[in-house]
Amino acid sequence: MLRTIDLRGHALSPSDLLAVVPRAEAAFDKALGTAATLVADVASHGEDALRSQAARFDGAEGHAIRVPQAHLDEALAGLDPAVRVALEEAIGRVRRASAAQVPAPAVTELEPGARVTQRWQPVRRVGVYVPGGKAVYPSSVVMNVVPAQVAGVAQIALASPPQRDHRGRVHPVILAAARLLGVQEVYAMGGAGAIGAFAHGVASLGLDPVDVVTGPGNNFVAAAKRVVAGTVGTDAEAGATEILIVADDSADPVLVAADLVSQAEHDEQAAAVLVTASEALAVAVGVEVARRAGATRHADRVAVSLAGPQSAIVLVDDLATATAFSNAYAPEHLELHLADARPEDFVHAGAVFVGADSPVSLGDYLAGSNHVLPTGGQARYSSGLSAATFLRPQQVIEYDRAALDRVREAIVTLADAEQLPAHGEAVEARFAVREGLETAD
Ligand code: HSO
Ligand code: ZN
Repeated sequence: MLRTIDLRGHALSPSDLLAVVPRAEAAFDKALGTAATLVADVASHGEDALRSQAARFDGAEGHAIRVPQAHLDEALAGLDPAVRVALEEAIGRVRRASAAQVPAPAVTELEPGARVTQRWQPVRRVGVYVPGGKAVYPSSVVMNVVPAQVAGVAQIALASPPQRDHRGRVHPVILAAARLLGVQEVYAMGGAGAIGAFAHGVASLGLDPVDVVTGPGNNFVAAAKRVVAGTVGTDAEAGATEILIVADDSADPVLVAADLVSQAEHDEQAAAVLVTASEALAVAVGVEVARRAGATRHADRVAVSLAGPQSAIVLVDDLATATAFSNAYAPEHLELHLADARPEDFVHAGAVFVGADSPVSLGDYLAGSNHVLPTGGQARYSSGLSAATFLRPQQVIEYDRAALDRVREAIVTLADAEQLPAHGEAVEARFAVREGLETAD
């Protein structure tokens, strides 16, 4: 079912390598136009637009868009106690790791009396989107909310689609996770319209515009995030999940196969790729993947994902080529099953999982790392969610007069060179006033 592509003996450039395993075709461009219309609808018609979009896309009518506190309490009371314990463990671990990742302020004393400080300011208000379609992921509530809380964001609002099967309410497990995290501002709204509501606010709901929108979602949600990107900050687009495994002869084919199948279970569009120089491993993984894929709960979905052009076993000459392949591909998740793994060589990946006992499933729930990661090659230039997503570096400049005096001449020279003499005069004014005062004394 997983096709094998033999690249041995071929010297391929990074872009050739990419063409070998193309990403699943995302219907993104088409979604952009629709998303822009839906966002504009909410920007001009507010709650009415949200209601008509809910009727059309979610089959929900007459529901409470702003979720009452009682519904949140009820959902937590009804949460399976084992799920609650597991979620609490996940929250604790993500909180610890996120807190340790908050960047420290950087203070530079350039000379006595001349200081530049970079401090990290939290954004004031965040809108978190949690999907509610094919997948209902309370773990994604944790992954979005905890780093925002750790960053010191004062207001966190959460949106998730109203569910027809739950009388137009947000899915109870999502509500319970929000309640567990102390998020009180929750809205039953979904899709592109929800992103528009976060960006532009909805006065009749008491929903103020947010400063940053985060969270995964379908093509329309991702497109809507791009539409509002000029108005608010957004995180990287998290599309269909991807796992790329680089492995050698030391790898256990059963574990490699299990991990490939695990991410294929998310979506027909999910990508599962093994890159190896070991022919024996490639054959063994192929056999084991076929066995597991047929036996798993979501066998239908897994079969489509693994048979798609986005999934493959790629045979290469050596580890260096496997590394080049991985860096060109920039996977969301990278697993290294190598006798002597050098994670530092793998520079483009949303997250790197090192060794046989660090599977992606660990990172999806309980490692303490974040599972909202860039897909589609965006790992070349963007990163997963963390406290830093919700922090802005801000520079604070503090010079005293003696320190200013030491750069006075250089400022005037540069200002004159740029034909901006008033800049130089602003600096000279400090000294003119002081000299004037001193003479008056
Ligand atoms: N692997 C997904 C996240 C997830 N897995 C949620 C299970 N639940 C994208 O990183
Ligand atoms: Zn997953």
